[in-house]
Amino acid sequence: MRSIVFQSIFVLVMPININDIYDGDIKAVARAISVVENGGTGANELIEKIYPNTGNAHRIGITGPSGAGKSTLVDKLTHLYRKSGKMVGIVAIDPTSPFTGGALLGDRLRLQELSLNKEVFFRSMANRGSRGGISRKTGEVVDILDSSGKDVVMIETVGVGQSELDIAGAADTTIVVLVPESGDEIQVMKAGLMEIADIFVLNKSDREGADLMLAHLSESLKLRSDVNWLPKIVKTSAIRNEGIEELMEAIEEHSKWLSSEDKIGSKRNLRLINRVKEIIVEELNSEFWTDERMSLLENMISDNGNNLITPYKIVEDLKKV
Ligand SMILES: Nc1nc2c(ncn2[C@@H]2O[C@H](COP(=O)(O)OP(=O)(O)OP(=O)(O)O)[C@@H](O)[C@H]2O)c(=O)[nH]1
Ligand SMILES: [Mg+2]
Repeated sequence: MRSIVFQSIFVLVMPININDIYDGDIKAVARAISVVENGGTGANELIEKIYPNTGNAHRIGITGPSGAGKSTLVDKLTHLYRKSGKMVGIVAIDPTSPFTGGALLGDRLRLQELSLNKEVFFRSMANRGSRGGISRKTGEVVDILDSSGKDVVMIETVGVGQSELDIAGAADTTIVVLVPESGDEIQVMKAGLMEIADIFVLNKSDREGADLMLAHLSESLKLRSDVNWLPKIVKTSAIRNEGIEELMEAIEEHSKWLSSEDKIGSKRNLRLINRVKEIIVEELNSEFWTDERMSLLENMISDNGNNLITPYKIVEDLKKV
């Protein structure tokens, strides 16, 4: 019999059996995710153990404006993946939206119903307002789901500011969801969302203006400089369950393209490089900010009424401590 001690990570007094995580045991996976969210050495140890068992899941990032229908799409995709026997993991990052709070609650409940079985695991993560490590933690939560036997892991996040870039880093395939009303947003997001999308979904195509938007979108895509993979555009109406199969096919096509010529390998290597860099920054940062340096900083700032000490001078002095 295998020793539980060597197979387990102790969280307070409650051990998590690593094999339970690999088996997709809901409680073990949920606890492992909590460990990662809490961070610290427990989290490091856990990732050390499960990391060799990752690399099997296809990681799909789903981003786009608030209320575009991302959760509804995830829900419909999940049902379709289940039909083909795939195990699904879902991570929703900062799902609280001031615009669609009510609708979201409904979606969440629906997803939570799904999550009551071993085949679909849903978890929401509140990252907004937390300090640092957001993309690292997300990556680690996805690692846990990956190691727990999920074939597909979907990561949903609202595409504002930095988060869409983070999701592109964490995903193998990035889906940007837009709606017929997103015309102006496209202008704003060109630099961000346009560059990261492997697949565009034009959702709510049951609404007016869908075809015009489609034309806008194809026009904007001509601006893409990397022609290795020309992003697909898929028209959906998530609420009517239309276009979901086409979306799944587009994801499959991108996945195949990634596997050919080993694009997936270089993508994952880049992901690993970025994670290592992020951990280094975090560790150096926390090493640097000792109590002594913090109070020196505060003293120097409070003595700096006439702007005589420059930020560079402060940095130099802090480095001398
Ligand atoms: N007309 C129409 N409404 C839709 C469609 N898909 C989703 N909705 C509705 O749009 C609202 C927002 O949907 P969500 O799936 O919560 O959107 P979201 O992008 O996840 O929202 P956030 O997570 O808050 O950013 C809900 O009321 C959905 O029922 C669609 O294809 N057509
Ligand atoms: Mg949502």
